[in-house]
Amino acid sequence: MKIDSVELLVLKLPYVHFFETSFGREYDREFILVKVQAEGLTGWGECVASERPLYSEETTETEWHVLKDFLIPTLFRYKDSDPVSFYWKVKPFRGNPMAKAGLELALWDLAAKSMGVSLGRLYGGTQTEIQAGVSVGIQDSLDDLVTRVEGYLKEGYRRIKIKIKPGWDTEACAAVRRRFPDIPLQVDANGAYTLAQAETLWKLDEYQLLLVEQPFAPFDLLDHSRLQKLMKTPLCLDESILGETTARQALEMGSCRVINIKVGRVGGAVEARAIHDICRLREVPVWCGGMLESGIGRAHNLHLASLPNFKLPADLSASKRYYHEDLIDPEVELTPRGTVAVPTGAGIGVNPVDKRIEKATLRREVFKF
Ligand code: OSB
Ligand code: MG
Repeated sequence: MKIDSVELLVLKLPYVHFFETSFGREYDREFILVKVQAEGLTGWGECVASERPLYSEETTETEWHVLKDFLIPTLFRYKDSDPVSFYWKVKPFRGNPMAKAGLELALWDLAAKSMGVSLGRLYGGTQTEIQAGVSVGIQDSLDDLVTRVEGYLKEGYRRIKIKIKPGWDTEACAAVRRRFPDIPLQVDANGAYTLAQAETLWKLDEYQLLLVEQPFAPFDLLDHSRLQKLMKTPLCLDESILGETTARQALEMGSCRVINIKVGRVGGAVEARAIHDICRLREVPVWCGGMLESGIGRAHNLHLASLPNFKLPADLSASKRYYHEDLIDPEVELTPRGTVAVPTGAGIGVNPVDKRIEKATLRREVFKF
């Protein structure tokens, strides 16, 4: 397709409730939307880095720089809107997966719209709805935690994930388990531990968790394999899995038994699908992680999560769990079955609302072909 323009927008949206992980508490999310226009169609992508480099090295500012100075010029030079070509053309630029994914996803949306099919169908997805889980941040007290978990269970979520850190781990699990002995429960440390704390992590085996997510630092595949040998509970890697290669290495080393796929973390849907496929061949289940995206990024996650090996409930919750007013209409809602439906319209299949986007925009720039 002949691309007319690429637009970058920086937005800020306040959360309904603060979100705290082992790396800190956040009250709002700053992020970049990518809007590509071609032949009368609009493709949308969302970048998942936040203002500060805590989850990974990238920030909204580094994404802006890499998009503006390297990725968009590469797209301009080759004049090729195919997302798979884009993946190969930007591969020489090291790292910066979240910047790459934002633009690649906009090209995927455009490609699916030009064919008149949903993105999920273009990917080869087979599931029409995704089991919805909710990721519950660190709270001010254990009572607050239990109350919040209870609220989400009443709304119908199928699985609860609680964030942990040293000092907020076994007690948090015990508090939730005491009240809800049988719910599907898992924990996420976002890399807050080291092997020296293996004993605390080992104690988590008592709480019948579905999995323990990313106990150690992203680079640390070796110590994850040591810990996995000590624990019954499956380990799941998030930050460590940078692409198909690290996924294969983590599985061969026994560093985890489950993989969390986030399209932003791995640099786009080409890489995300490759991870999905090698895990499927090895019969290793995957699930779709989230980065508190707006409805645009969440729609992208839903299409990806429709692939057949996304077997465990996703961190894909309803719009109102994150934001007072989402950017899309209609908003994402939970079904009575505790699932979220994969949109069926062309491309991402959801409608971004210009007025809401405008209201949340801090900065924008249009790049013309
Ligand atoms: O580790 O999964 C994570 C949010 C920000 C940074 C890291 C993580 C998360 C989440 C959010 O858990 C899950 C969601 O989007 O619902
Ligand atoms: Mg995680």
